[in-house]
Amino acid sequence: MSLKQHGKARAHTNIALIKYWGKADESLIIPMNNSISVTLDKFYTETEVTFNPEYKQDRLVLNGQEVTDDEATKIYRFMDLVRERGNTSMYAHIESVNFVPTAAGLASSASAYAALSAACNVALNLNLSDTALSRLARRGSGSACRSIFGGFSEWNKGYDDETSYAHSIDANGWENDLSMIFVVINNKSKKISSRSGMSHTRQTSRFYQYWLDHVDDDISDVKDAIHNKNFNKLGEVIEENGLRMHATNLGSQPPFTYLVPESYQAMEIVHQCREAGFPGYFTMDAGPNVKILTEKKNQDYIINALLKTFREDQIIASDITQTSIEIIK
Ligand code: 2P0
Repeated sequence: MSLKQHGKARAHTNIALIKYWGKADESLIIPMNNSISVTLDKFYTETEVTFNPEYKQDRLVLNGQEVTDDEATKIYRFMDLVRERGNTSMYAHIESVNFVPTAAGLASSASAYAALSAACNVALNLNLSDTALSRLARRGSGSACRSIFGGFSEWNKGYDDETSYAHSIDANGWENDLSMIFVVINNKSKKISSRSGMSHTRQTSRFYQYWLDHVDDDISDVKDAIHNKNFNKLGEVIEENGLRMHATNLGSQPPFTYLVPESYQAMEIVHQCREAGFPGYFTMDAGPNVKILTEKKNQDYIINALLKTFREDQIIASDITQTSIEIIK
């Protein structure tokens, strides 16, 4: 009889519409504020995990290549947490594949930790509910707790490990009318991870309190807009929230920014499309890429407008998926 235990799962990545930016507890990954995201159809991770009493250490293979860097160390620390939950000392071999179309740089820790958590849930028969799974994924990477759910997802900040997790927001099928366009901007400048960026900002930004003072209103405005299927209202709030997050970075000491001239070019095109009666609204994360939320009926117009400035391989459109985490047999 084999003592190996095995599980495989798929999780889609998510993009925050109301941003998670700053932690109240860095070790448990408890955020300073609630956040809301959409889960994307086109970008996902499939992860297979095998626990075996004969393994001498954890091992990570990503897209067919063995990984031994800091990212792997972070994952092995997460696996210690999983072993604690599963009451086992077995090491694991993890094989993960990121499904990200053509352009590089869009792989996400959100889909990675969501898929890994779900695969471990199966392998070790942890019987975790979606809420418990969301809490576990959060310990790997905060945004991962939102990737347990499809559609619109809200991460309730909570105040401790038990109370900090995501849930899905019922949008009554509105997701089917929406899509997100990615403008992939290659940037040579040195990358500041979201983890260190948000920590530096939380500790030093002159604008951080302002961010906290407004985010709850944004959350409730977004929920109202989803409830009423009011696209323009949703867009106005998310665009402002995203820019406010980037403003906190500029208020840090020393200041920094993730945005580059091409990011502003893409934002300007979005504005022009709006003026022409084809509304889309942008949001940016811990990098220069611009993501545009739009209604599907206006997607082609916006893509064509972007193609006057950007190459075809820099533009990727994705539907919003309503599919939650999936177990693969
Ligand atoms: C988010 N971003 O809500 C925010 C908004 C970017 C901007 O990348 O430290 O990888 O692992 O909890 O979840 C969130 O960064 O950070 C993030 P950790 P995470 O998606």
